[in-house]
Amino acid sequence: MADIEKTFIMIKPDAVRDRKTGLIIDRIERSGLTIEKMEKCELDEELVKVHYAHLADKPFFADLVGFMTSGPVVKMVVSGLSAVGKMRTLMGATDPQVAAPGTIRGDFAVDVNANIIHGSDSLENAAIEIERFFG
Ligand code: DAT
Ligand code: MG
Repeated sequence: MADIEKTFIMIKPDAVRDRKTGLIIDRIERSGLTIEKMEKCELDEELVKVHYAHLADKPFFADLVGFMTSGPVVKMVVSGLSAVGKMRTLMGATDPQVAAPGTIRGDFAVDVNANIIHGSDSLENAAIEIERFFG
């Protein structure tokens, strides 16, 4: 049986700037998941560097940190049956060029540098990220 899970979701600065927040929230709620917490905020560079520490050696890391601090984000805790995997499926592939039509990234994003939404990739990381951003 699927378990009720909590996952950490963040609508990135490109989507907030382009007024896509409502469209993305609609997708999440239509899928049957529940928004438990939600807040619009700006991220400190240090927090972004910790959040993306697994990518610190990549050539795009500085651009990624710059992008994530370029404007407000909307951060959320989303709950429901298999919420972690369900959100990853709803989001689509990291690179919007290969994300399937019907997914959030497939429909709303064009560039891997600005791919609209973050969602935790495991239950373990979801707990860490919820504590990091809401703790
Ligand atoms: P995801 O966001 O699907 O969990 P990730 O954790 O591997 O993917 O990467 C985090 C973010 O870093 C991703 O959403 C966008 C950026 N990124 C990943 N790969 C990239 C690449 N090849 N070029 C530019 N940005 C990239
Ligand atoms: Mg990731």
